[in-house]
Amino acid sequence: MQKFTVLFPTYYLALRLLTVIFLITCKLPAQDFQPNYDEEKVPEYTLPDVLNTLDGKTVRSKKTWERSRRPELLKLFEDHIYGQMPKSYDSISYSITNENKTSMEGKAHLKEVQIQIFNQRKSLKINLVLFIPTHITKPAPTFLLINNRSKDNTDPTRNIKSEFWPAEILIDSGYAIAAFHVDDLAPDNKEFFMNGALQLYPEQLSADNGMRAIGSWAWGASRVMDYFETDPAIDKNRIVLVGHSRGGKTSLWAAAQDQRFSICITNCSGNTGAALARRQFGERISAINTVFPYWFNTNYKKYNNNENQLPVDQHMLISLIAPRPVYATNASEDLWADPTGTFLSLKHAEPVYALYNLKSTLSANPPGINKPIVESPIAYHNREGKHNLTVYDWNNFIRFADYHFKINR
Ligand code: GTR
Repeated sequence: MQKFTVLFPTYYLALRLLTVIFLITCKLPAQDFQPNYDEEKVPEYTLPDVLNTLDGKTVRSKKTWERSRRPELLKLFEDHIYGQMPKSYDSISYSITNENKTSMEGKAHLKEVQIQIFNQRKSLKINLVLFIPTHITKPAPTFLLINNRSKDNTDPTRNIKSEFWPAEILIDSGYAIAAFHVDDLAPDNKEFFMNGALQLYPEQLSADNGMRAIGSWAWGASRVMDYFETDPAIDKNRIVLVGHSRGGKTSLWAAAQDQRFSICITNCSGNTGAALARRQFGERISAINTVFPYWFNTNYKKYNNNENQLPVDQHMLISLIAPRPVYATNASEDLWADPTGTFLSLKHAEPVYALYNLKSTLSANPPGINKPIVESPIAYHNREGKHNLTVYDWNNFIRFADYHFKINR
């Protein structure tokens, strides 16, 4: 008894002191997060080398890249950031819930498709909105948007039109245009994100490297791809996956995992998207994990204020898309998403494209505002303005797809 009363305050004080030191050194609360927007204050950093395997070998051919380094990197991204990607399900079915062959004054054929996936006695529905141009007779190259904003953006009646998904422009350019909403896969909410794809894979929730919301959205993009493979009006070899911001983090992860996507576009995706984490510019891992703890896996929390310990950085995610074309874009006022860090991430993926003899035409330094570089397997632009997805962006996405699909107008 005597011993306890003497020991307790000492023990208690030591514990308090340790807690304070711990909070000061590594875990500042979210409200104290001050983003750095000063290039001078970017710390020195060394990126992990995309061509150096974990056992210290240098990759010199696309064969070694594909056989050993690529799978190794995919696993690192699964384990440390985005979580596992379930590879199988029991069954899938597709039904057309609404159709209009003379939509957009006859220019487009609207199909609303319900994709239903079954696994472990549970099922999930994805509602796809799809417009196919009527003026072309061959299977249509197709853009698919991961919609993370209002469902009004993809209004099938076209009473509401939005720059976020300017369907008429795509149809006039000869592309089919599709979209699904992230809420069908995982509500974008800390309390409810598990009420979607994770119902089909409940074991993921208890795994530290398990799938979470962004993984669920990416998994959904692949189920839409499953549908595209069955629709003869769609050219399954020319599918362009597009995502904005959190949707852009998702388009990268989906395209890295699923090589059926022919082109990947990531708009203003920033932290844990296309921007390098080690620059610590704008949003940081600690901030994203605090505000959106349900986007990435549990292991990712280890890298809060600890970017240099990550075994990967985002240039490696870009590299996982090679040799397929990738286009990352930013907005000049959106420093939170680090336009320069995004450009550098693309630059550092160039060695992997070079293994395929694909030469990037990116300049040595970031191009000026509204100076897109699209005739390149790795493309970039920094649009003037705010964090958004606009007609300017889409017009350049079309130029990029035209260039790579060799479509001449
Ligand atoms: C922000 C988040 C970003 C980005 C953005 C968005 O709040 O910090 O990483 O994803 O939301 O999705 O618009």
